[in-house]
Amino acid sequence: MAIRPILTVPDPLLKTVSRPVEGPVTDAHRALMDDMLETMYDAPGVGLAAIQIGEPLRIIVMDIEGKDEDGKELPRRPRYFVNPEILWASDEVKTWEEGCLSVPEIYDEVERPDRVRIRYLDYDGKTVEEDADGLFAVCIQHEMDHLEGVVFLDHLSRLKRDSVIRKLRKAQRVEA
Ligand code: K1U
Ligand code: ZN
Repeated sequence: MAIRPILTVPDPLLKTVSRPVEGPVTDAHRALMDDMLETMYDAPGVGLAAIQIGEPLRIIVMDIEGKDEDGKELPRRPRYFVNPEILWASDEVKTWEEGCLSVPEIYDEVERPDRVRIRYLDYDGKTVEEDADGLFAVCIQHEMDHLEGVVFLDHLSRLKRDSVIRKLRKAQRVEA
């Protein structure tokens, strides 16, 4: 397992439409998912799409367990999604303040369907169908956007997006 660098906006690779995993889920895919999970925990974050570490494959990892009411870390519950599809989305929408490891230190409100039904292959290549709500629904839709080359900034007004990109470019110049 390895912690890999996370690409940040405006890296053009983040605009790539990722390709599906063809054929079975192999040990090479599982090794990639292991690296993604370690990278996500290290960041820290609750989700990560393969393109965020420069791999244009339709693979997502997630762990939304977090902490309990007393702030105590809950046991880890890693989840893996290969070739995820949205089968159904509710008409009801919800606004959530989103963040993104590829857009450091920026949080903003995004409106998305409140609930979705998804189908995907898991770590072992088994087909799973599942309903998602709350943070799970937000996170899977956010990560599936990454598979289409979309970051959450693309849901904001052009004015807001341009201002965030200017801010990130300035911060990157200072770091360099
Ligand atoms: O970059 C990403 O795609 C991961 C992103 C997922 C996400 C979070 C919130 C709403 C929508 C999508 C993150 O993990 S941002 C970091 C974050 O939310 C977090 C970090 C530490 C602890 C808890 C949450
Ligand atoms: Zn993201």
